[in-house]
Amino acid sequence: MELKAGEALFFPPGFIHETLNVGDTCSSSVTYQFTDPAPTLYWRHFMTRVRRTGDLSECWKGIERLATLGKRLPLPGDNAYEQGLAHAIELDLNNDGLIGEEELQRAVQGHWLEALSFHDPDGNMELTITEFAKDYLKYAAIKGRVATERPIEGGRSRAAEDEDDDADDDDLSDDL
Ligand SMILES: [Ca+2]
Ligand SMILES: [Ca+2]
Repeated sequence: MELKAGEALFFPPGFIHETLNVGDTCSSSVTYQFTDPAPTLYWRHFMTRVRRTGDLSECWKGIERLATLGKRLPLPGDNAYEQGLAHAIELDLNNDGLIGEEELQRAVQGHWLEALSFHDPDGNMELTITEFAKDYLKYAAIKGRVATERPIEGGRSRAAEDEDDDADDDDLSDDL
C-alpha cells in the first residue's frame, strides 16, 4: 500500500509491518498507540502468536492479569483446570455459577469488561466458572509451551512453524 501526503494508516494490534520511503525527499513516520479499548478478542484468538511476539511483550502482564483474573499461574504440569476452577469458585461469592460484574471488579478492578470480553467465547455476556477454568487451563498451556521454545534461525521458533499447519490452535476457545 502506498500512502500519499496527509494520509494515515491504521494497523490492528500486533500487525508486523515494514515501511519504505519511495519518494525523492525525506519523510517522517509518526506512531500513536491506543490503549483503550483493549483488543481482548485479538489477544484471545491469537494468543500463542501474541505470546511469541516480542513487540507485544509490554502487553503480556496485562493479558495475564485478564487471563488468570489475578490468579498465580501453576508450574507447567500442574493441574491448571482444577486450579482455575477453584479460583473461579473463590471469585463467585454469591455461588450462582457465574463470575459477575462485581466479582470481576474484585479480581481486576477497572478492567472487568475487558476480562468478561476476553473470557466469554459464547458472547452471552456471562462468564461461567467453567468457561473461566477452561480458559485458564488453555492459557497456562500456551504460556508453558512458549516458555520451552528456543528461537531458530530467522527468529521463528519450531513451535511457530508447527503452528502454521494448525493455525486454529491460537484460539483459547479451541480444544488443545
Ligand atoms: Ca457469582
Ligand atoms: Ca459466556
